[in-house]
Amino acid sequence: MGIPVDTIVVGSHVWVGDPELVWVDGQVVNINGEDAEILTSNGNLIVAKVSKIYPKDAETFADGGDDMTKLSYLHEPGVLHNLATRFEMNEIYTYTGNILIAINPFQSLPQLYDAFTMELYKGIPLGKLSPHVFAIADAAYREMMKEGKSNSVLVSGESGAGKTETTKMLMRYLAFLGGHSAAEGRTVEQQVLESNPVLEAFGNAKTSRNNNSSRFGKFVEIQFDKLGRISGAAVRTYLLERSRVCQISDPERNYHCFYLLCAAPPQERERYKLGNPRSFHYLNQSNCYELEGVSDAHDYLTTRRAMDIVGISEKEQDSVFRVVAAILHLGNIDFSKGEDNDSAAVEDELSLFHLQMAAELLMCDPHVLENALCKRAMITPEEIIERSLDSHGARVSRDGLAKTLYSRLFDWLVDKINVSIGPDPSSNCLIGVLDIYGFESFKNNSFEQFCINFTNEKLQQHFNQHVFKMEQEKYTREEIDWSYIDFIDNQDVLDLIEKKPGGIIALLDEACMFPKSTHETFSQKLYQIFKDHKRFVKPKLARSDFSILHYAGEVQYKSDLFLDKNKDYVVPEHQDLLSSSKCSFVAGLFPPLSEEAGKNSKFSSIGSRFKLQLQQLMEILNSTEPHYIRCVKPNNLLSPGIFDNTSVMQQLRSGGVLEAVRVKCSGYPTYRSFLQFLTRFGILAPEVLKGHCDEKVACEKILDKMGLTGYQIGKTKVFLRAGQMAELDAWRTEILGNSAKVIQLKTKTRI
Ligand code: AD9
Ligand code: MG
Repeated sequence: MGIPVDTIVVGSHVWVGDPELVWVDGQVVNINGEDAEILTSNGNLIVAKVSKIYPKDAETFADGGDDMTKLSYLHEPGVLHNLATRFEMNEIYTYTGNILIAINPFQSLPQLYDAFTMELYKGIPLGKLSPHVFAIADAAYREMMKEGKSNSVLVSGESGAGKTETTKMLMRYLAFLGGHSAAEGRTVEQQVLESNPVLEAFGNAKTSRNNNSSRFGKFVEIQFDKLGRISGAAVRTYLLERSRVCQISDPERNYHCFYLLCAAPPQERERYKLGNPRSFHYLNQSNCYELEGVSDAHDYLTTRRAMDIVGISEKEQDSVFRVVAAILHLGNIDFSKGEDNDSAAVEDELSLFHLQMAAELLMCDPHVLENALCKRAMITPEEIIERSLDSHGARVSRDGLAKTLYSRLFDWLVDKINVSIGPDPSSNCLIGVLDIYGFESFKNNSFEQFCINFTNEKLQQHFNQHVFKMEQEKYTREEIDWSYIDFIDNQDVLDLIEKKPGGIIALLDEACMFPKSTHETFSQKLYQIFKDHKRFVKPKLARSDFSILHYAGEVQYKSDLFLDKNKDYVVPEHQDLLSSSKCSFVAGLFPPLSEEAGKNSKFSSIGSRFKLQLQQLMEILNSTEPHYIRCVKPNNLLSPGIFDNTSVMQQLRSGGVLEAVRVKCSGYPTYRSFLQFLTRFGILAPEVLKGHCDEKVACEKILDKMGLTGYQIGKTKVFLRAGQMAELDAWRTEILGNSAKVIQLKTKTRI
């Protein structure tokens, strides 16, 4: 995005780096060799290297342009300023070409989404009205109907940026376009919409970054018939966070469903022997029980209703909540030292009560449950030996059982929704909506962040290729040469992670299968194999951490839990206990393992399964016409009206928005129609305007006069290389400045 130095002159409006605001605007008052003196808009006189400042568009779009690609200068400060200006006016949506940037308003804007607005956007081409999530959904729908091709909308952004809300808006608009008449009873689109509250009740939780954070990724395929009506749907989910079921920290909460059930009507609470959430270990590790503005009692009833609509029977709902309650009771079973030192025993009467309750709810024998928690069978070639776990081991076993139960329950819900809504085998068009976790980089990053960032690398590659293709198409339409564009390919990071054999996931699987491996031996192997890899770093002083240079920045991973977390393994005692439950629902969650599967059940890799899921997702996405929505969180306080430059900038970088800008800049970032160009730059060559040549030739003459090369003249537009707009503007400023000086001079003489 380099801007030639000589485009900055005295009088230029510029952006200059600022430690607090990231960028601040000002005007150049003096230039001294490499240094420019700038009077900033907040009244400071500062000196900066000319090469470090960027020209500011002082003229057009003072009120913010609704498409960034129409800005005269497409660079970081220009993009940031435009978003901030618009956000201040409650314009939360902005295009960058056909990518929609959505800034979370953190306040309800009902008019923005009402029936009238939906009607307004119906059938209107993208860009004709203000940027809006409905416009994207409408474009996807129209494209699908016109071309007979599936479309997809990829929504991304960091936690709390508004992905899920945006996804729901998209789905609501698609249901509006492809809905059936109200007389048709429980409709597919109603079921599709109501699947959201069900999945949210079981898959969302309050975290420190979002009160309703989705703890799973989701891809919803909405199918349409030939008439454009919704005829079926399928939901795929990715990597539910399992650890939350038994471990939370203040001020977070566990999954919503636990609190909803504790707030159920009294007779139901009685049935499940539930009471105050404060009395349950899985909930009281944090001090947060209630959410501001949310009534768990009300949401319990809403969830039940949504389950009705989605097609989950009364009896099934009862079983679902029975398992939820059983998990809470399981968590309250504590252990102390047993009779001999390294064995565990149920701690006291209270623990025993909860053990009995859990067994009753799961409809299994309490003694078998106790044994499944405290004992393990060791199979030797000669015999089977029963071994006792110590109290710590028994707690780990208990938590393992809770996590397995919960994740199977969640999978059941997803399957049930899919079966109930049902795919439409005769449909050949769909619109897929992806709501998936954005890039994550914390102080401590583990296997989850590794998988999440892997996903984002995959999506980034898809995104780059698409943006690149779109640029090419635009140039082809204008019949200009596009050999200038290049883009950074992240295939090398993807190879590092997923290549088989030899990538990190493959090496992790190997480590998991080899009994003597530890996270240290695993890390040593990585250090050794990838010591010369451009994207892999062994951090100084690290003994087992490793870093990956992702497209969005470097992330350091702690490998100590990688092996454990990669193993999806149900303890045979737990499997036997639950598959023999008298409740067919519970037993159904644990189908008996086939002989073959039984043999291979020692280890199933979460990483490899996830990789496969991603591969399938990419295959679907590649067969669709994609649309992108980048959600941005304006501040970390989750408050309306605050726009934190530093944080937004970081998100634009990691969301690939700036990468898209960069791809554009490597080609011809600025283009103007012939008329627009002449109106702005005619002043540089008034003699050309006076002549009688056509617009195209006039533009060419002006550009030649200014000595510019490398630009291209298309069929209807002038395409400029990065920096050329600034250069022309600098000339213009000088001419305007000179005429201003002349006027000043004349005025002075008169006095
Ligand atoms: V996470 O990765 O699942 O933790 P999301 O999904 O990106 O995250 P979410 O959609 O849940 O964020 O939005 C967070 C909160 O911001 C919502 O609960 C709303 O309170 C708020 N929000 C988001 N988008 C809008 C909007 N368009 N209008 C009003 C919004 N409020
Ligand atoms: Mg979400």
